[in-house]
Amino acid sequence: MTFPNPLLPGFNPDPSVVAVDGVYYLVTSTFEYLPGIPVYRSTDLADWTHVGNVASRPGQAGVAEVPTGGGVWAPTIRYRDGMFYVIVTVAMSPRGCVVFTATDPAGPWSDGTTLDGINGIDPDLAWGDDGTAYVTFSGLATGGEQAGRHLGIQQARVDLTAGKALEEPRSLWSGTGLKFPEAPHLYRRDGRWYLLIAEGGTERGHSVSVARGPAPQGPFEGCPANPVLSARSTSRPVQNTGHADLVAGPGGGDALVLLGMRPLGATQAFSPLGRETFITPVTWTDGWPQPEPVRLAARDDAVEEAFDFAGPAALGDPGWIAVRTIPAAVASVAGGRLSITGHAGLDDPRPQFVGRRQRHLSAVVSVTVDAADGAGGLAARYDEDHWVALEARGPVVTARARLAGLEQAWQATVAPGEVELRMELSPPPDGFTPAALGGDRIRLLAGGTLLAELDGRYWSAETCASFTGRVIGLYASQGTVRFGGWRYRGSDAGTRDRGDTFIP
Ligand code: 6LW
Repeated sequence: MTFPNPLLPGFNPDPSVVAVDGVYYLVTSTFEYLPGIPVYRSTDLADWTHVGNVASRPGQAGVAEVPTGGGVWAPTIRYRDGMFYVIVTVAMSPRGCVVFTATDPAGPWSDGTTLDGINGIDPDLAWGDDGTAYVTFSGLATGGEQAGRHLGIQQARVDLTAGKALEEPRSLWSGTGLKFPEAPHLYRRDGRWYLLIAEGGTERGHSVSVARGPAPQGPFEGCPANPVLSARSTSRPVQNTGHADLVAGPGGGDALVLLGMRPLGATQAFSPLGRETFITPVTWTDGWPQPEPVRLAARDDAVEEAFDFAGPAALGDPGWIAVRTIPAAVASVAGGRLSITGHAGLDDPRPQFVGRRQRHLSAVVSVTVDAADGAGGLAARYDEDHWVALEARGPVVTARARLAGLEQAWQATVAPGEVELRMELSPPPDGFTPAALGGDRIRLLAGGTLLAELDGRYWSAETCASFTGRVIGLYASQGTVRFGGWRYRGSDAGTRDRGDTFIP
């Protein structure tokens, strides 16, 4: 089997996948962004369509008050008896461990039921042969007095209808001793139960380990070859590989869908797009899964995306996201214009911003802006403390770069009326020059004039440490700003594993 990799580029961490009647559905984490939990659909496990989002109504995920990096962590999608289930932790929030259901994965999804007694992250849902529902999770406390405490991988039988654990969580096998055993998934296969987990942390040490046992509650025995997958201490172009879910491919072979990153440059230090979804084939030896190292094989086709805001349907595209609220609460669309009324800046935890995931390392994003009645423009955002923007206010456009409380600005006066704002993003050059050791290039242009060229290392996952990814979008910080003609062109053509990459 050959797959494109990344499978789902851009901010798409912690993937979970289920196959039902030859159709695959995949979900990923969204943290403080809404709508939450994108649902991607595929019939071949290679080409995916974003068909909807689980948490399309603000009350479902309840992320209005979560701290940055909190919110929707690591959903699991499963299917049983005509019903799809997504179980997820809304971290650092009283919402806790929530189960959503739907008969159509495109939605609508239920309001969600909190499961009392499951205190941790990364919940998995599995049913035993007798129909008992088991939630297996990582016993990390993300709030309260116990915040930071980690009890390893735990499990409890649950009543999904009543919304409660039926027992005190029990400890299961928790890996080989690497840090943060997490992302457990349970599978039944050939008369055995397999417990797949991640360990080593979501950074460069990220790994996949596996154990097996006779029953869903164990006892579990670890695979002698653990961790069965990791890119740690290698120069592979896809790093941080872990947090995996197992699925049968259309050709009969198995695959892991998993989290990975594409750190750039000779030192592989900075990943502009954050944690993405990858895939790798799995073979079985002596009843143990052996995943292949994750290969980089980006799609060669360029992606062109255009929104002309002719009618409200433009914002109905499931790829628009906003911060701690839904896009429709921030922006409105009519007559070929998207309008945003602003009352806070991008440094506010609730900016008036709607955006889309940057999915390609080479991308050009442009929009026209009319800022006669306000201030706002085009921004690439990681969080409230890490963003770059082209901000128009009347005839003046300011390029602004914000990084951990530091800010710099470059100003230009352009002709009054509508002006084109444009962001050009590209990987660093090859080699060992200072530029080659940094992040991607970010060029900020207004009306065709270059205002600033920045080293994207400061707006990359490793610097921002915010779990999310780069989101590029439109905002207003004051008054009403009108936008026309959104264009995104992205390409990763030719980015593949180099022949000289050493794969043991
Ligand atoms: C997630 C944990 C992790 O819950 O990071 O990659 C956390 N691993 O499994 C947030 O994505």
